[in-house]
Amino acid sequence: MSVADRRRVLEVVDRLCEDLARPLPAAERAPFEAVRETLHAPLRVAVVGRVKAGKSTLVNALVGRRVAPTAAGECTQVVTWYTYGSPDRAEVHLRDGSTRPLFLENGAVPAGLDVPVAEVRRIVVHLQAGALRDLTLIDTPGLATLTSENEDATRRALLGDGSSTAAAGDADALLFAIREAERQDDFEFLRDFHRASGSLAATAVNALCVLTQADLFGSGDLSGGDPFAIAAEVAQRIAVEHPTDFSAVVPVSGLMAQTARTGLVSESLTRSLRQLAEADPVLLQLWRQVGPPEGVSEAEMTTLWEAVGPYGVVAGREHAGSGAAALRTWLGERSGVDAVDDAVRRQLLPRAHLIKAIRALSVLSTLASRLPDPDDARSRLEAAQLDPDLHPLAELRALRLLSAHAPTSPLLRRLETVVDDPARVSEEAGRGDRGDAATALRRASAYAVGEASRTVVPAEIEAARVLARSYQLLARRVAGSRV
Ligand SMILES: Nc1nc2c(ncn2[C@@H]2O[C@H](COP(=O)(O)OP(=O)(O)OP(=O)(O)O)[C@@H](O)[C@H]2O)c(=O)[nH]1
Ligand SMILES: [Mg+2]
Repeated sequence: MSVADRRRVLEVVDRLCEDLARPLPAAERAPFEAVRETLHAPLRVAVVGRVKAGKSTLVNALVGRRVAPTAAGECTQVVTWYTYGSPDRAEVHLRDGSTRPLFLENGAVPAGLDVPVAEVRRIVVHLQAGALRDLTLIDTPGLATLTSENEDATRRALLGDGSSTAAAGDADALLFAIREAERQDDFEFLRDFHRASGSLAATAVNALCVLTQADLFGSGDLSGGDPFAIAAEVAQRIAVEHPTDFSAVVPVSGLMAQTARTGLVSESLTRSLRQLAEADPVLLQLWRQVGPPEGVSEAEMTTLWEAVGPYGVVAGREHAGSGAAALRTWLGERSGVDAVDDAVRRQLLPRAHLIKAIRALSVLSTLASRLPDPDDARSRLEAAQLDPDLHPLAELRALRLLSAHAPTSPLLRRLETVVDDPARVSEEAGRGDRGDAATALRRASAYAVGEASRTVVPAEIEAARVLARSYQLLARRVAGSRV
């Protein structure tokens, strides 16, 4: 999809926001203005999951800096946004609407705050980090805690607290962190989020699952088994069992990635690891009970353990022999974090405008009831859904339904191409015998209508109908651009 197409989607929704808010006095337009603001902001991706799932460690790895606190402390109980900005700085946004600066200690969010956590809406950290150019990462307090306060904070931030400005929360998309195995209440939260995401509800378009602490899988096995292979199997199973919840399930060791990407692989760390080359792996795993191997102090062992974890120590020794750079490369590659980046860059970012537009429409339909003429507002919202410029939203919805419910359908590839590269569809149509792209596209549309009647699978019927309209609209555009 071209930049111009993306811009058009956002403009249509933006204009709708403006039109709907017009009858309101200026003082009551804030929720609509908030929707407009989020439309044009970078995609907001929240990392969500149970307590100690490894969310903040993963955030550090993705940002490329050790900025999110990972020890216990007040700041792990506050929703924190990491967003692009210069100079590096942070501020605390309080629930009363005021803001105060927060001092970053050695470039990191401090563990403690000088205001009660309950008064804090969020911390916002501005960083000049390349990874944040296209997206804002939101670190959240763990779910399902003994004290339900953290959970409330996360729920409020993501699902909205019923107040006008936060009608459907702040996040556009989720990285859902699962450690070891999924649990029923993980999915309850996820479904609430999907519901708050409006018509994305039945789809996984805005949620990726990260199976965290992959280096610890199968930890009972001291025989040198590969934890990542076990994690990959679990990830595969979750993907198969929950196709409607996530668009991908990616195993990752946030710890190994954090160490690789934040400059923690020093020469001295590498040297300590090299010292362990000959040590028995079983005794290494048990070093706290039996003491550190010869030549390495307890302090060095602790540093190593905290930096790369037990698997990183045992399997990393071989790579430490080739120096710090080789060790860093191995840790990064083995951690699996590139696959997380990849999933974000391939599945979330190219569709950011659609995800944002769908969410905005959903918030607007909630806000419609507060307008002087709610029926008129609703009919305008319905009319907007038929706007050709917003047809990509229907395509995306159909695509997710199809990949969840009929993943082997021959329509899947076609719909994917239409969603991600409509220019190619027109170009290929133009390469037919008669070279008339518009005619070929109209024929494809008629054929898709036929396909809708040939299948009984609801997701396929929907996909065929949507495709028929996609080809029609492309034909119209091709014909228009020729004159
Ligand atoms: N071995 C290993 N340990 C990890 C990994 N990720 C996190 N940890 C450790 O697990 C503990 C919790 O990590 P955090 O990143 O703070 O987890 P969190 O989900 O942000 O925790 P809360 O914010 O308190 O819910 C820390 O001691 C981390 O060092 C990992 O991939 N592998
Ligand atoms: Mg945390």
